Amino acid sequence: RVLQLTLAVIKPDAVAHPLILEALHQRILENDFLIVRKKDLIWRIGDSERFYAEHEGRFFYQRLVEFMSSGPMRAYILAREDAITRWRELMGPTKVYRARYTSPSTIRAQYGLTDTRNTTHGSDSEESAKREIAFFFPEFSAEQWLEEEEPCFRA
Ligand code: YYY
Ligand code: MG
Repeated sequence: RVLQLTLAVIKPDAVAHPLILEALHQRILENDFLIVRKKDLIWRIGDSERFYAEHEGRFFYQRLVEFMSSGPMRAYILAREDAITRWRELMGPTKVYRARYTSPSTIRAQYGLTDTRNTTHGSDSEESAKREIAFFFPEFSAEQWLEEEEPCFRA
């Protein structure tokens, strides 16, 4: 495969600010990602809890799930070569103050507010991309898209 799919989410802190939302959308396009699907949505608390179940019991779990259902967010299925790694690189480190110190040109360094309000989510492996794409876009078939659409974007 030439293209890999990943799930990217603009979290409520960044969606709340129209200029930041627009800047992040541009950032996606500038970095040669193809926008395969895009959806604006609001989570109920139960959605946050299910999505972040792997972090249940961690000290930040409660504030994380509350924040993620505190307002609108935007989810994308993105396609690119090495999409998973490239989007994670663009986002930068999870912790905003570490990001500012070690990688000042990343999204989290530039727009993040706190370790929880850190602007964006990105899948961290092929397995999580598959699971997370299905979570946000249950009607989407990656197999079908790669079969039918992906060839259209080859050089
Ligand atoms: O994958 P990534 O988002 O970079 O970080 P994870 O370690 O998977 O944590 C998920 C999510 O949890 C993070 O984006 C914010 C929140 N969080 C937090 O609120 N406080 C922390 N100290 C660590 C993570
Ligand atoms: Mg993670």
